[in-house]
Amino acid sequence: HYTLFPGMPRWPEGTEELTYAFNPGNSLSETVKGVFAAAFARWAEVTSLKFRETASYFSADIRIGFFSGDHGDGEPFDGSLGTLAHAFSPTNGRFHLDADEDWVVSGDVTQSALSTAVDLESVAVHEIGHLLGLGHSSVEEAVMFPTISSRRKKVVLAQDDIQGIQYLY
Ligand code: TQI
Ligand code: ZN
Ligand code: ZN
Repeated sequence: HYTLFPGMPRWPEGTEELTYAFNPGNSLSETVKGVFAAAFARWAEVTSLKFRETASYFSADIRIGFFSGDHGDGEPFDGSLGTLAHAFSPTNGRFHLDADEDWVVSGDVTQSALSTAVDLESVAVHEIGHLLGLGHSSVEEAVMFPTISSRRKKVVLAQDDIQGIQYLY
């Protein structure tokens, strides 16, 4: 079953659109940006929320960046595997990814030669769930289940993820 964060934080009633922006210190390819757009679209499809990229990092609702090691928020990244990314409950909007992962942005992660390969869209779909207010699920098929193996792709929302997000929005 899905969980919510303590106190059930969510984006305010009446929120129709959330904006997101990429850290201007990262220069991301259109392919990488497209992976995030696809991940947002999976949640938009099952709610009335819309997500729109904006150039303005500091005014965006959701701020996405890749960082290495200690990056100033008290939750340092740890190199390959271990912590892959973190995101915070509503309405914080911080979405950080470990720049030292072997991110797979296109192609088939299950066929990667690297045993440390991590599928970017899978992690993005999971972290967006946190950004919207979902905690972890006990349902193994759910994208909000708290573990994923490397070289695994899990991007399709399970019924449990959909029930959780539709409870909130
Ligand atoms: N990052 C953890 C996660 O997103 C950070 C975390 C731990 C967390 N406990 C939390 C965030 C409670 C919010 C609430 O779960 S992670 C996975 C998964 C991670 C893990 O790097 O370990 C994914 C990031 F579920 F697959 F293991 C993305 Cl998909
Ligand atoms: Zn961080
Ligand atoms: Zn999580």
